[in-house]
Amino acid sequence: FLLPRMLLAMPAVDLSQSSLQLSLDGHKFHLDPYWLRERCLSQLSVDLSTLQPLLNPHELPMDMTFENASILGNDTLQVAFTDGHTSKYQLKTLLAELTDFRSNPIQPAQYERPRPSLWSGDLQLTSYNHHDIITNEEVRLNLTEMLLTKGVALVKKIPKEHGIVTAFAKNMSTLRTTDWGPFFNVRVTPDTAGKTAKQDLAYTGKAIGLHTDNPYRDPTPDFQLLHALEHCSCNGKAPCDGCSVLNYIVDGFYIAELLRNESQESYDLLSSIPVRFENNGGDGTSALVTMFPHLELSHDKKEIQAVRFSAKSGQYAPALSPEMAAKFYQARRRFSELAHQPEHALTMQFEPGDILVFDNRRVLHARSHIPANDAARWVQGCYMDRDGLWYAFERLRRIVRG
Ligand code: AKG
Repeated sequence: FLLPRMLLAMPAVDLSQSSLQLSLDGHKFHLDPYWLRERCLSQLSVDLSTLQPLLNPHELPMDMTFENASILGNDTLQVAFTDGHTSKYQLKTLLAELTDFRSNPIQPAQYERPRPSLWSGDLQLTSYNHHDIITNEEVRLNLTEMLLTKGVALVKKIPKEHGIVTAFAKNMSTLRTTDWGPFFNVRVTPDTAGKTAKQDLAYTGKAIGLHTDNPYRDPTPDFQLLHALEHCSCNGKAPCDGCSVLNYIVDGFYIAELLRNESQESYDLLSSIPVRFENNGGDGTSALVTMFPHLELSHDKKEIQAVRFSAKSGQYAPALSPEMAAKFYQARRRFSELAHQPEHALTMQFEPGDILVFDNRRVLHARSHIPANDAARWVQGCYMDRDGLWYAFERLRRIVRG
């Protein structure tokens, strides 16, 4: 016969030596004394206004364990520790964290974290009107969420003002300035904004294959913004038969997933062998060199966190054994081949006043050759931080959605 659900769901606690067994909602958890103690919210343990812990790890006694434990009123766990301290815990708070560690922090009052959602070439790129973004918090929230889930969005009708791309980025997040300054100019004419002209493949008329920017920086810039100031030599004057330059973007997380489905071994190689990315400072006066695998995974290796892929940054592989080298180069070739398959890309042509915003640690971008008659094309770009976007997302979410 069936016991009533109330009875089945009754929480229970059982103490033995150094671990506490908590039976809760059909689960049995074995809790360590230090794990529970670091969650104690008494005024001896935290600053009550911020909930920030007061004690350093060495300030708790060694070999601390439990003196006793009991359930109070069906919703609270009370624990006495061997150093004489007693703590109380809400069972529902413990359960939330025990079943989803990432999503249930202690100090923030609320927390929601959108997850990446993968896409291929059939993605309908969402466009936002610049005026709506700066005047309407709901639109800004939607844009922020789009960037955190799809990793890409298009913003239209931004004034064609020099440097406005950084003002826009600062409005969305914190700006990631580099040694190139707060922004960079992509045009065939050399960028002479600094003391010396900076050079890059992007500042020639040559096509650039799919890549992420600045993998040679540590940390690699999070989000990239590209603002189209001029799209071709007509300078916006009619008649214009149109700029011929095309831009392409591809979801690197999706490509990594395709590769993993084809060959776990290839995925493992690209996520474990660090390659060397290089840049000479743009003018030969310096050097930036980093070593990262192409695919960066979370600690538990279950999730992809970043893609670094840029032929123009060298991505030199270490000298591997002939067998490993053959597998590595085949894996990288396949990743590149999959990324460059047209059905996985969004193809677009910038219009002056557009800003394309994308996750530079996820989305690969490319551009076609710039013919001589489009040499006036001028794109201004900058970078912004991911954590500023997380901050904006949560702040706006609480305002707009409560
Ligand atoms: C880059 O600066 O990394 C580019 O790929 C240039 C993009 C463009 O010219 O549209």
